[in-house]
Amino acid sequence: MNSSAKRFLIILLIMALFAVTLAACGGGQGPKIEIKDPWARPSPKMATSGAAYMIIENKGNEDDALIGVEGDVSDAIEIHEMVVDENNVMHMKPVEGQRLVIPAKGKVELKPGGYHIMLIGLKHQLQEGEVVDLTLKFEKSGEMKVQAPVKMAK
Ligand SMILES: [Cu+2]
Repeated sequence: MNSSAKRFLIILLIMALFAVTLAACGGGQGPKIEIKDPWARPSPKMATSGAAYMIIENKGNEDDALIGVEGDVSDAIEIHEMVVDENNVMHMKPVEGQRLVIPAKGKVELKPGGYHIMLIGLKHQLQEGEVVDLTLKFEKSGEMKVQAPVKMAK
């Protein structure tokens, strides 16, 4: 084998190693969920329900879906959205099938007037300064714990 053929083989080998390394760290398949800015709204004194918000980002290359939320703060927790009816009146309703898709390389913002996590049957009034513990359940990424401070909307 002459020296330029050797050099070519070595370069091929280095490229192959590089490809294997890339695949092993970060180039893999699947969703990658990150939760940003979780917060919950203070609840009025007689309110029986509250709401929590956050940004759910998926940095992976596969869709995932939020399929449920659990916590001790209220009797039940549902994923809700706001819709405008035929009379142009805004209502909230549970997201169909309690399944909110978080697209690959995308994000879904839960915010007042849009998607939100509905805390139904609050066990106590939510006051500024406290923290609401929630466990988000994702179809592929499993469970993720989130701490949502109670504060006024920005
Ligand atoms: Cu709601």
